[in-house]
Amino acid sequence: MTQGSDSPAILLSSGPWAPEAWADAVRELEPKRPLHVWPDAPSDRSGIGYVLAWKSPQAVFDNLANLRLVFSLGAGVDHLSGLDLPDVPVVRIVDDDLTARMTEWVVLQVLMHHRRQLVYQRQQVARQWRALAQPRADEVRVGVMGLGVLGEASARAIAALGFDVAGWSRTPKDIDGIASYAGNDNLDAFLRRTDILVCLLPLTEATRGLLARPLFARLARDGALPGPVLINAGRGASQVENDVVAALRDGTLAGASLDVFAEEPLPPASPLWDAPNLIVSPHVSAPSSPAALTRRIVRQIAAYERNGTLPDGIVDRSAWY
Ligand code: NDP
Ligand code: OXD
Repeated sequence: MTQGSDSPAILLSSGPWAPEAWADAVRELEPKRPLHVWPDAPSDRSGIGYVLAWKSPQAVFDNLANLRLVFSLGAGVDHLSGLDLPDVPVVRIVDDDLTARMTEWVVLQVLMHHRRQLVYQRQQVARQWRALAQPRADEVRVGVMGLGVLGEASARAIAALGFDVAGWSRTPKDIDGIASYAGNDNLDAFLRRTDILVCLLPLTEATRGLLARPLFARLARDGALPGPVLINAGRGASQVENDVVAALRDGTLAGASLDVFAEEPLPPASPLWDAPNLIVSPHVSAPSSPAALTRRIVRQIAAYERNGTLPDGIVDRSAWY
């Protein structure tokens, strides 16, 4: 895989993430390929063939006459969608490591709410010994919004535990044991049969602000749990945070787990910190691992240079996910 110093260079721009681990991983795998770490880019950028980016400024993508591929360092590409990018394929992360991490987090959150763990934690603090009614998994309906790479894996894992699982996506799916609802015309039917709503949607103009009070009000209220639950690990801007707080306070939502927020880090003054029955995690459901993901990217570059093979995870630049 090792290339010569005249190979197209990599420009790494990891935004708020520390670049060292990414740069070290690239150097270890490709010691001879030139690597520039933003903002240390050369004034003549004609040697740059690949950009590896996360939440980066427009300037990273300017004057790249010989750019071949742009790699997002995460699965989401909303951080790129507003930029003026050269007309080259944009590749997002599709990787077993990331998928396994997300699946773990989603299963954990579904079970936390299903098994009433927040109540038991409160009881433990109060030294109370009180068993709550516990429905079977197959009496609880989980609805997964976004049945892509992460949504499908999570839906399958939840279904394997016995839950009654459906998914909602733009286009219909045929996944064994998982009912498929597609498009806005079927959103209402999907919500009405959902007790625990899991959101693994990308952030696009269609999904911005979707998780709001009118949608929460359409969730099932005749289920085996005390009320509907929201779990979101997609993007924070898909949720209206004041609506989540109000819905948790007035019982429209019985519980929630959020891993993503409109503003990250979640500001200390956010009312979400004090909202009842809410589990907050700091955008850690599926962190990008520099070692695992760089190995994948370097392999993809090698295949592209060998015979023009395009990587998995090419982004549809009209839909931006
Ligand atoms: P995919 O592109 O594989 O899947 C996206 C899914 O969302 C698809 O099923 C797609 O439908 C569906 N979708 C998109 N727009 C709409 C819409 N308007 N209405 C209904 N369905 C829609 O993405 P991934 O599964 O790989 O990742 C999903 C998101 O998870 C990422 O974009 C990112 O925001 C987030 N993420 C969060 C992480 C974290 O640590 N919290 C880590 C990694 C990712 P269709 O299949 O029909 O196209
Ligand atoms: C991602 C993320 O999109 O970490 O991969 O949020």
